[in-house]
Amino acid sequence: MKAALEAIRETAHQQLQAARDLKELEDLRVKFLGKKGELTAILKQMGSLSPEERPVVGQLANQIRESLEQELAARTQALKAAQLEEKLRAEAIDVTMPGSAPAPGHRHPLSLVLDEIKEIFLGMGFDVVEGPEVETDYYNFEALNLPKDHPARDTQDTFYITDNILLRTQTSPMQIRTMEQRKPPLRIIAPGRVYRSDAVDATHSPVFHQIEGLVVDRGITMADLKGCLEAIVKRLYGEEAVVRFRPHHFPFTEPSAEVDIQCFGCHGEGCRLCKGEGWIEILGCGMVHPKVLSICGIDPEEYSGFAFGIGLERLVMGRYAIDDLRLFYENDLRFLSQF
Ligand code: 2U9
Repeated sequence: MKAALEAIRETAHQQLQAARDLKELEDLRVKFLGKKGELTAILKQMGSLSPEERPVVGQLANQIRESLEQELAARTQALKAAQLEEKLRAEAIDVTMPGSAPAPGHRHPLSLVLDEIKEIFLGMGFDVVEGPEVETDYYNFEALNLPKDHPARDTQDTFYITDNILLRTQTSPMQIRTMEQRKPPLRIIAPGRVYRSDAVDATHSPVFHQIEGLVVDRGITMADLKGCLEAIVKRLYGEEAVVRFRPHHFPFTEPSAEVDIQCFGCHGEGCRLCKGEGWIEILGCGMVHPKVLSICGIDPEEYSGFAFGIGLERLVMGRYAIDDLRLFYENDLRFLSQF
């Protein structure tokens, strides 16, 4: 029996040392030390021993059990440590590796120029107002002296959502809303996206951007309009810019004008850039129609005002010599990364 116990000690020791993972160790524990294990099987036969032999064999069996348990614990620890070591090695991060630099973004040219324009107006005491792109017929047309069936409505092909709800064709609704809410003196610009049912080509898009402005106070005259707009054009195009005001007609302003800048390509001689005109149209303006003031609850006998509208895309195209408006909306990085 002693020999059998020694044999178990030896095989168990060899197999414990050879075990490669925790599962194998557990299997060995069951095989040698478990309830139905080899050591237990031997102990069960102790009854057949003489009373003198029993304590000697019993002691040996306990010794073997204890030493196997210790060896098992030591092997378990060693294997766990090896496993952790392997895991750490596999997951190691080399902090000295160069990182992948994210490509820096670029401001969109429309945003760049719009921000510059906002700064100019803020410096002149204007507020920036913004509002909904989905508007009512009232704010987009009626209140701007464009009653239903007015022929000028046809010049702005409108996206209607219902009979009375539409995508704004101009940012003017924001000037109406501001006049309803605030008392003069008023100095505001209303920049934003507008919509017209136009086919897309190099100079037209159903979505584009306007910057409209409005000044209302006592004693505002055409001279204020000219002085203010001339100052702004010179800030945008340079002090040497030559500007002319040309009579025009808008339903919401009276009198109305369009502002041209002398072509920088030919200084008024006529070239390809200005299509032989010598001048390039840059904005529309006029004295706010007395009817529009009245509709907004401002007495036209006491107050007067001027308003203007600038198409942002056209202005940016002139600034950077961009010849196709579609480039603004295609998100082509080869285009955008130039700004
Ligand atoms: C109120 C009263 C008057 C805004 C104005 C223009 C002239 C104009 C165009 C510029 C290029 C539209 O984007 S564009 O095609 N706009 O010529 N806009 S006066 O007049 C107003 C606005 C609001 C209450």
